[in-house]
Amino acid sequence: MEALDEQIFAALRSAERVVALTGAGVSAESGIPTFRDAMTGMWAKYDPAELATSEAFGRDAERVSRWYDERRCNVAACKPNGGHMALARLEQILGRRRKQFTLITQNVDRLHQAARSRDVIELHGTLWVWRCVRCGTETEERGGAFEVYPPHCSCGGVKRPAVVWFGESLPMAAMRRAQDAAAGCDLFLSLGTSSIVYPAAGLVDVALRNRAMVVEVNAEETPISARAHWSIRGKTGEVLPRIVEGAFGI
Ligand code: BV8
Ligand code: ZN
Repeated sequence: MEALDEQIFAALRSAERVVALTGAGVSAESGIPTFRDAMTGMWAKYDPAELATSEAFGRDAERVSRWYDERRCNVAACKPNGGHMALARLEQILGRRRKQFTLITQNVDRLHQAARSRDVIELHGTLWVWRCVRCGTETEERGGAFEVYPPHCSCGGVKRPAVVWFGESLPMAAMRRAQDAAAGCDLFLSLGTSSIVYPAAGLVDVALRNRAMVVEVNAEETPISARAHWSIRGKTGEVLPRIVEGAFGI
């Protein structure tokens, strides 16, 4: 595993306002398939346009809701990994030092919350909440698989997963908070994301425009690797604990 540059530890120690943006790669070591990894990613087997759009849901609500509920049940069996735990520790350490830390995730699995990260900005919603398309009521679904697909609301309306599909806008408040944090940070961590999906992938540009330092940790090169001040090839479950340990000794 490549040695980590001491300057990364120094940058993390001296930063006043840190932002971490996570993608599916952070949950990969917990056993959750990513989207675009060639062989193992979900999109290798499915076509996102076929499943992750409101048109797809309109065409075949049964198939789409079954796919999302299957993912929810798979996630229920997964545990946070070292990368999630390191980010929860980082939130505590920076909080104690009166530094700002903002965790923004594209992930819909809530493993950051399971790792005890307290303030998580979910840009793409979550598998755990389903919303009635008729009355808008949202319910958190913690049980086993649904009996019928698509599930129905007490008002008789059909329920959909409260995730952001392609072509749908991101939740305004979440995106506003994320943009403000990226614009004001002095250190931006891009972790386990292919940096392809917008507008989330544009946050690093906001940070760079405001002269933040950027550290990327990703298993493969991405469109932002060349612009990051440090781009570390590696697994977030292994690298993140080493960064937190290297910077703060814990
Ligand atoms: C919108 C929820 C418009 C659902 C998701 C510009 C050009 C072209 C297209 C667009 C554009 N701007 C907007 C678009 C359209 C589209 C888009 O960006 N398309 C992409 C494909 C080009 N964006 C949208 O549609 C967005 N909405 O723009 O609306 C609009 C505007 C106004 C008014 C109305 C409408 C909505 C985007 C959100 C879609 N929903 N998820 C679900 O989960 O099913 S996106 C989905 O991709 C997930 O949320 C995922 O998190 C996200 C990003 O993917 P990653 O997290 O990066 O995962 P990926 O597999 O790609 O990469 C994982 C990386 O980890 C890999 O690089 C891998 O090497 C690495 N890795 C693997 N293991 C490890 C690791 N790294 C470290 N350690 C490991 N162990
Ligand atoms: Zn309803």
